[in-house]
Amino acid sequence: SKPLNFVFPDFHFDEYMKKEAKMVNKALDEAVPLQNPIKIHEAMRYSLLAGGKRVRPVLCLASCEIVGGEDSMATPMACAVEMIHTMTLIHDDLPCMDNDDLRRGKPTNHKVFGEETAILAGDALLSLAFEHVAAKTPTNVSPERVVRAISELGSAVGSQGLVAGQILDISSEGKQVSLEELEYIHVHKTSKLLEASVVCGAILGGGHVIEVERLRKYARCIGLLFQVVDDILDVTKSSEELGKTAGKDLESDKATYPKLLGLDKAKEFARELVAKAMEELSYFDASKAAPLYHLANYIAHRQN
Ligand code: GRG
Repeated sequence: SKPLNFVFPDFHFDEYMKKEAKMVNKALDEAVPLQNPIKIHEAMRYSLLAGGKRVRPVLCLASCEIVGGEDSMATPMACAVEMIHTMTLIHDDLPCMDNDDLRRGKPTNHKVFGEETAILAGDALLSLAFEHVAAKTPTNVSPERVVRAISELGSAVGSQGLVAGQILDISSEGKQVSLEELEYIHVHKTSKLLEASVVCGAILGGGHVIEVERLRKYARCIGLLFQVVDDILDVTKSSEELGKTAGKDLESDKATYPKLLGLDKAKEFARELVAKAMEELSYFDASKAAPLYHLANYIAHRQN
């Protein structure tokens, strides 16, 4: 592939990411004001504003931009995908799920507010996400597009989406998992929301069906890539920490790509996914493709 600076000489990804994340953080802060009942809004804000890379909202905005839309058309949707992402993290960390104490470098929601409040904070964020898109998307986006985007988001989250991935993940615990099953879990747990972020941004930005479907293909590649890289990082990080060649995930029960394919093949698979994602972008106006191009590279090379 061509060197990045050759393709987009004037695009500074770090600055772009910082600027977009700042804009998203401000919009999220305003979308969930600290109001009565204080306790629930405190719990919602605690996890929502706790940092995080903001990959999903930035993808949503970049996708709106590549089809010629303005940021404002997709800002409520960008907030919504981050609200949903955050609620899945809150619920995933609960004692009845992964039972985690730390998230985004801070004590998990249930550790601070208690389990009952953490469950409700997740529920409230999920509900608010849909309300926010319906109520706050500007009127220069047609109601037909808003409804299409909401439908897309709903199906990505529900029992054919994230929830499907989570239930399969739970029921496969301690069992031998095939490559197909592992892919099903990842596609549903992780890719679906990334896909919806990109697809909804394109729908709200006024994208033609052909453009929306091309971007869906791009998103499916980077969605799977996100998880393959996560698995690779698990191995390489823990082997760095332990100072040995095999990381903890090669030894633990949990199925991962490096475990099923071997580390080298997993890395090769990641490279193929980036190349496929980039191919879909080649159909778009080069002057608008830089953010999605660099986001794919960022996901491929991230260190956390
Ligand atoms: C959706 C109704 C509903 C319930 C939730 C708990 C659950 C069902 C699903 C679990 C989904 C889950 C936690 C998937 C993992 C997603 C993932 C890759 C998280 C890490 O994302 P990053 O790296 O994190 O973008 P930051 O903190 O940067 O935002």
